[in-house]
Amino acid sequence: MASSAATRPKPGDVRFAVFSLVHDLDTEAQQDRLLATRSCVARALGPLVPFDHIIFHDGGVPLGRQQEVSALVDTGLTFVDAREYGGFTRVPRLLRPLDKAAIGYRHMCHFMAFDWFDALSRLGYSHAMRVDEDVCINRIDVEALHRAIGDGVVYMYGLETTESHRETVDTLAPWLLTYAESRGIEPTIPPYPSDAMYFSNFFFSAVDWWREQPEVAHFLAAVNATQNVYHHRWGDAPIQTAALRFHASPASVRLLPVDYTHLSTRNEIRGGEEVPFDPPDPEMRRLAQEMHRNASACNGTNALANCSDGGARTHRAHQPERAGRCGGQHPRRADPVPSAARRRGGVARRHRR
Ligand SMILES: Nc1nc2c(ncn2[C@@H]2O[C@H](COP(=O)(O)OP(=O)(O)O)[C@@H](O)[C@H]2O)c(=O)[nH]1
Ligand SMILES: [Mg+2]
Repeated sequence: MASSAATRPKPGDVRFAVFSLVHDLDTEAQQDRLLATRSCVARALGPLVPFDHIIFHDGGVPLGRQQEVSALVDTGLTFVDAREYGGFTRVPRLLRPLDKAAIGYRHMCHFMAFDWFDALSRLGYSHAMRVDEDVCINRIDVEALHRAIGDGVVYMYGLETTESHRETVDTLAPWLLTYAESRGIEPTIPPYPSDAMYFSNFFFSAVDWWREQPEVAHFLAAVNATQNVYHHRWGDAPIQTAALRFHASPASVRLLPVDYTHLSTRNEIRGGEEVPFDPPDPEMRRLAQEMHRNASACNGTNALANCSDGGARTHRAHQPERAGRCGGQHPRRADPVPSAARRRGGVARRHRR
């Protein structure tokens, strides 16, 4: 069932994108975060790993803002409207009312489960690394990355964690069992179902595995058809994990030695383990404090209610609060140059690739 050979690039075939999805970049905090985390990835990968920064958005980033922000990064950023690739468009008839932020979160999960690989493949990329706009890579084993590409690896993750979104645990596992039974699937990476999942705010993957393996495409289409990303808020991480555990060969899924900071749920990942949150990068520390303050400031508002529903809280350890949802409540900035970039004289530019 599994095939890693099919995804092995021919020499010279590798086109590598580091991608992220952003809100409207309307606020200083959002822009600072994106610039700082793009700096982290460029610094960590270094000059010997050529890649393009692809920034998906939902139509909310006007061209002028794209140009302003892109100009602050040495290599530039390529903004891509996710709606052109099936993202952020259709909301099914909902079983219960959801507010805008909760729907936005589900659109994000939908895009990151079903659409990202098609978009990147059509844009001409063979390999991609998802690095969310709130993820700072502090260290990455570039040699392991090179080896993986050479070996035709399908997927590399930074952390295996635990799904703790109750509704997903209760509804996805039975669905997966029924699906596997109806298709006669023996998971290639057992045990499955299980509430262990790859933490998908960071991963590296061969793009075409997701669209060209018929069994994978069938599985993703079947999950999508349930519309349970919207009804039950099934996240992209457990869906992606299930696809891999059902259909990827064990040798083609590897841990990538990487240390990173994830802001929205305050996670510190070191070499495949989660450790107490303590960002080594000073700019990440500042942004984390700002998000923390902001979350406290909007405590009790709708924004915080969205946090528990929109609910990125899909895993257990080290996440005392949900800070990210209130980010959109920063006042609109008048000065187009993000403060962090001003302070650092254009931090992104310093880390030339
Ligand atoms: N355009 C858009 N992007 C979103 C939305 N919700 C989340 N994202 C993006 O999806 C990624 C994950 O979102 P985040 O809030 O960090 O979720 P968490 O990591 O699960 O806590 C980030 O890169 C966000 O910018 C949304 O409603 N609209
Ligand atoms: Mg996040």
